[in-house]
Order: sequence, then C-alpha cells, then structure tokens
Amino acid sequence: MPRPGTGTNLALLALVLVTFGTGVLAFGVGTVGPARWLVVTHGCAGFAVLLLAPWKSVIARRGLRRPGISRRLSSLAMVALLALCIGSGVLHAVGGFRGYLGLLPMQLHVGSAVAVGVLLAGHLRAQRGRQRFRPRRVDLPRRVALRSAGLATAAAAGYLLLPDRPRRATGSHEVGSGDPSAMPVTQWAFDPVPRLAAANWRLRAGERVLGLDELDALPQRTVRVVLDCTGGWYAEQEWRGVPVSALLPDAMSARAVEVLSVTGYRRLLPAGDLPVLLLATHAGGARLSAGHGGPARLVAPGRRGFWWVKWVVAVRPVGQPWWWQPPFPLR
Ligand SMILES: Nc1nc2c(c(=O)[nH]1)N[C@H]1C(S)=C(S)[C@@H](COP(=O)(O)O)O[C@H]1N2
Ligand SMILES: [Mo]
Repeated sequence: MPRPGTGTNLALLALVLVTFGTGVLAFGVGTVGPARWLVVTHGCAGFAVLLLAPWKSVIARRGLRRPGISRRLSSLAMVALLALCIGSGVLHAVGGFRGYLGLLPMQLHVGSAVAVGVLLAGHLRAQRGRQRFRPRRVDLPRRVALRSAGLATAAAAGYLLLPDRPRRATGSHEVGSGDPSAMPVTQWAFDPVPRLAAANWRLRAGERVLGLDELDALPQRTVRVVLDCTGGWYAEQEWRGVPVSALLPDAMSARAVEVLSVTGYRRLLPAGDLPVLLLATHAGGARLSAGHGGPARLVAPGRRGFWWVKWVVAVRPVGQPWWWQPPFPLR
C-alpha cells in the first residue's frame, strides 16, 4: 500500500509544476493563440491546487507533529506564500490593472511564486526517502483517473466562474489604448527613466551614426500594434518611426539584431523579425515622452513588452543566435 496522502502529494507537485511551467511560458508568449491555452491552463491548475488544500492540510497536520522547528516554520511560510500567490493571481484577474500599497498583483504573484519554488525545493529534498510510492497495479490507475477528472472539472468550473473582466488572451487588462499619455510607464525591474536631450542623442545603426533629424528624414512607417506588458496591462497605439530593416540593410544575413538602450538594457531579436521591427519616434502622432522611451524605442509586434527596448542608442546585426541571452532581462 502507498502511504496515505501520496496521491494528493503527487497531484499537488504535478499541478505546481504545471503552474510554474505555464506561468513562465505565458510571460514569453506574445501571440494570442498560444497565450490563451497557457493562461487558461495556468488558471485551472492554480484552482486545482486550491481545491486540494483540505486533503493536503490533513497530511500536513501529521507532518507538523514531527519535531523540527525550522522545518515547521518553512512549511508554514510555504502555505502563506502559496496563499499570497493564488490570491494575487485571482486579484489580478478580477481586480483589473491597479496597485495595492505600491505593488501590482502581478509583482506579488511572481515574487511569491519564486519564493514558493525555493521553499518547495528544500521541502522536497527534506521529504526525499520518507515517501515511497508503490501503486497497486489494478485499481489505482482507475481511481487516479477518476479523481483527476473530478479535480480537473471542478478546477475548470472554478476558473470559469471567476467574475473575470474582459482581458487579452495573455491575461492583460487594457489601459490607455489610443492615448499614449494614459499608458503606464513600465520598467522591467531596475532601470531608471533617463532624460535624453534630443539634440545630443545619437543612434548607432551598424556602422552609421545618426542624429534625430537624420532619423526623421528617413522614410517613415506607421503601424497600429499592441504593447502587452507582463505586468498585466496592454495598449494599442499608432506607432511611427523607421523600419529597422532600413537602418540595417545588410542584417538579413545576420542571425540576430541587438537593440541596446542607453541604460544598458538590451535584447537580441531574431533576424526573422526584421520585416516587422520598427524604431519608433512617435506614438499617437506625438513624439515619444521620456517615460515611453523617447527619443526612440523599439516596436516589436507580437512580442511582450520587455522586448520593446526604450531609449535605444544602438542597433546592430550580430552573429550569435537570438536565444543566446537570458530568457528575461536581468535589469
Ligand atoms: N531600457 C528599457 N526598456 C524597456 C524596459 C526597461 O526596463 N528598460 N522595460 C520594458 C517593459 S517590461 C515594457 S512592458 C515596456 C513598457 O513600455 P512603456 O513604459 O512605454 O509603457 O518597455 C520595455 N522597454
Ligand atoms: Mo513589461
């Protein structure tokens, strides 16, 4: 016989891994089709974790009777952080894009998720060897299948019954479409907003160096594209500027394009994106404000906000592949 509770533990572990995986992937995906599946799976798996709480609490009570103060404290911390994580996820979905005590629900969500992950790794290491899972061949798979189906149904029902607001498939709320000044100014993490004097600003495009007036004199393109921040908001604007392909005519044979900000923030984009990349100087017909990346920022259609490098000072073709960089910015 397996220890009582083993099924619940394994189901919980699997579900938590699914929420981690879909959460990370959902941050990476900017296109609506795949994003929808990731976000729905993420939400349902999160609900399923919640539904297993009564069963897990029976197991945990047993564990809390064993000696070990630090083990107990870390278990309680994990419960608190998990509650914070699920709660902030729900708050993001139902509360719209707004901060609480200076923090966005999504910041709490990601922060608590990372902390849960760290504690969970320690918890699993401590539990290793305590539990042996020996399924009885005949009845267990059927029981597991039935219970899993029941859990999945209940979780999906809970997710669908959320008083959800209209959101983009990525989970983001609309803020300031058609009105760039109403759009949030967002940094990935630690970048300050630099104030660049247009007269002194220079762009290094491959071997060339251009001032803003020279950039303005090049043929312009206007596109209507959605900026979708992983912080939980999106806005559609009319962006105007110079196609990056016109700035780097030789880049099609490169593997990637590096876009560098004056702050040091940078992304490598696949050369295949070149036809759609825009170095924008205007949004909604007006010059980009300092907060939104003026004098020039990248517009990367179909990609999440963290690719849209602001305060660009250099674009250049590079030989390394675009994935040869941290999956998310480090600053
Ligand atoms: N240099 C730099 N560019 C950046 C960021 C940053 O932190 N530094 N944040 C990115 C993120 S996460 C988003 S969502 C968008 C936000 O653009 P906005 O402030 O114009 O709304 O800028 C992107 N460009
Ligand atoms: Mo963002």
